[in-house]
Order: sequence, then structure tokens, then C-alpha cells
Amino acid sequence: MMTEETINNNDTTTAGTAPGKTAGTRSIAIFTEFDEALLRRDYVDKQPFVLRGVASDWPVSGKWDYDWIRKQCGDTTIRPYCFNRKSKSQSYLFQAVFNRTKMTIEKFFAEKFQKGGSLWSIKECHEVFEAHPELKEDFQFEDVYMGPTDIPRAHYFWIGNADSSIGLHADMVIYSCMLQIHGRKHWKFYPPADKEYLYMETKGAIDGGMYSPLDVFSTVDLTEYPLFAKATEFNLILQPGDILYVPNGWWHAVYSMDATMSVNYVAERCNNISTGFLSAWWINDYLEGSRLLLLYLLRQMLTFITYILPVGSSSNKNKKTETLLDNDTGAVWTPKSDEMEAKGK
Ligand SMILES: O=C(O)CCC(=O)C(=O)O
Repeated sequence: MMTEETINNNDTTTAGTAPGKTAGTRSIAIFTEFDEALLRRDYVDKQPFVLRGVASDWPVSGKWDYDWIRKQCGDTTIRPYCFNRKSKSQSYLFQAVFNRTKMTIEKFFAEKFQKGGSLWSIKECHEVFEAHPELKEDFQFEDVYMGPTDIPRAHYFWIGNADSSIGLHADMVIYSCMLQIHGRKHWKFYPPADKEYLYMETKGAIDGGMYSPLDVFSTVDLTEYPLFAKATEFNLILQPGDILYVPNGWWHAVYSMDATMSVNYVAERCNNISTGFLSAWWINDYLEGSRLLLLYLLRQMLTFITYILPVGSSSNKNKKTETLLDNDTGAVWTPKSDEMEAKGK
């Protein structure tokens, strides 16, 4: 009934993923039957786990493919996301909030999907299910749902190009279960208690999540991030037909080994549907159309801080601020002062 899948059984290296940690990694439990009592006792809200093959008779099986979605939802407006995990000038937090562009599903397929837009993916997309609520009938998440029932629940749609990824973060989602429909995803998990080893970028949650600058699919530089050596890493290759449960607070980064399609069912206290207040969707809506103005104001502010404020302040006389202009987006990014110190600036 249960198998413990080890990362060694899955040839992740051929898919282009280098391990974040080379030793001491663990695997995620995989169940081939839905034993609710056992799962509630030992796993739900405690650690991630997978149900394998349990969704094989859901209507989605054999029905949802990329062409079908393109035909059903081509005119739905979404905000796909571009993440370059190797970028030195833009953190994951920055990219998660700003590197999104409004377009239709049709345009995403025509221009971004399997067409050299390898860093692009559609993530946590609720718009598809809002525009086409009948699509929810193809899923039977309520049969395997073991989360809170007093919180609103939503379906989110995900598509990723092969080689696209999501950086290391922990969500404020109270409960999530994801059905993998097509392709394989390499997941890396770190328990909530290991937060202090992951160099979280902000003191609190931003945009409904907490973010880390570590690229765990490359070999993390332990001279720069020594505490990462103490983190416990769990690896999983999520396969078509798998349902993955991710408890609240577990850190994760995800790499699409193939073109991938997934749908997850979430209970979120502060989700896009219930408040929308802290979500990237809200921030992006707000910025839409005024992005250039904002960048201009940001620039003026940085100029002020860099050149005007230091005059007359003796403690600041020797300090210098560096701003980087990203070639793709024109966005301004200022390294943190400790990064500059590390660079000897
Ligand atoms: O499936 C993915 O690509 C990422 C999923 C994720 O980050 C999440 O569910 O929070």
C-alpha cells in the first residue's frame, strides 16, 4: 500500500536538475490506496505525501490535454509568470511579483508554450475556473480532501514549459492537494522548522508567501549560505496521476522536467478569491498601466537616496548604492546592503 520512493530511483540528473544537497536527503511517502484514518493520523498537516493512481477514474483522466484546454479556454485572460532561477539581479520574490504579463490562454500557447519561452509558466491560475466553472466537475477533490471545511476552497490551474521552475518559497495556503495531469515535476521540500536555514528574504509574508533566494536545483554555495547545510531536504518526482498534499508552512521549489499540467485544490485564508488583498494578482492589477510611472518614481527615489541624502551626512559619506537595470523588463533592482558589503562595495 505504501512505498517510500527515493530520489535515487528517479533519474533527475538527465532532466537537467542538479541536487541542492548531495547527501542526507529524504524521500516522500507514496500511497496507492486512500486510507483516510492512517493519513489523518500520521500525515495530514504534518508532512507532504502522495496518493498514486487514486484519481484514475476522475473525468479529467484522458480528457484534459494542451489542445483541449486551448480550445476550451483560449479566450480566458490570465497572468503567466516568467522565472529565471539563475538571475543574479532579480530575486525570486521580485520575479514572482513583477514578472507577469496579462495575456489570453491562446496567446500563451501561441507565443510562450514550447516555443522558446522555456522560463514561462501559468501558476495558481484561478481565472480558468472562474470563466469556466463547469471544468471543476472533471475533478473529485472532495473525495480525498481532508482539510478544514470552514474555509473557502478554490481550484487553481498550472502549466509549465519543460525547464520552467518555481523558486523556493512557503505558502500561506492552509491546505493544498495537487493532481498532476501531464509531465513530471521535481519537488524539493524543507520542513517549516528549517526556515532559519533557508535565508528567508523578508521578515514576514509578502504576496501570500515567504521567499528564499536559494537556487536549490543548483549546488548551493555553502560559503555564502552555510546554514543551508543544516536543512533537511525531501525530494519527489511527481508523476501523471499523482495527487500531492503539501501541508501549510512547508518550503518547496518545483522544476518541470517535461511540459507539465496540474490542477490543485486549496483552502486559503487569504486566497485570490476570498480577499485578493495580499495576492500578486491584486498588486499586478494595481500596477497595470502605471508600471512605467512607478518605475520612474522608484528611480527618482533611488537617485535622491543615492546622491542627495548622503550630502551632509558624515556617516553615509563612504557608502555607495548600486542599482541594476534588468535588460528584459527595464525594472530597477537594488541589492541589499549586506550583498553589497559581501561584494566589497
Ligand atoms: O506545481 C508547481 O509548479 C508549483 C506549485 C507550488 O509552488 C505551490 O503549489 O505552491
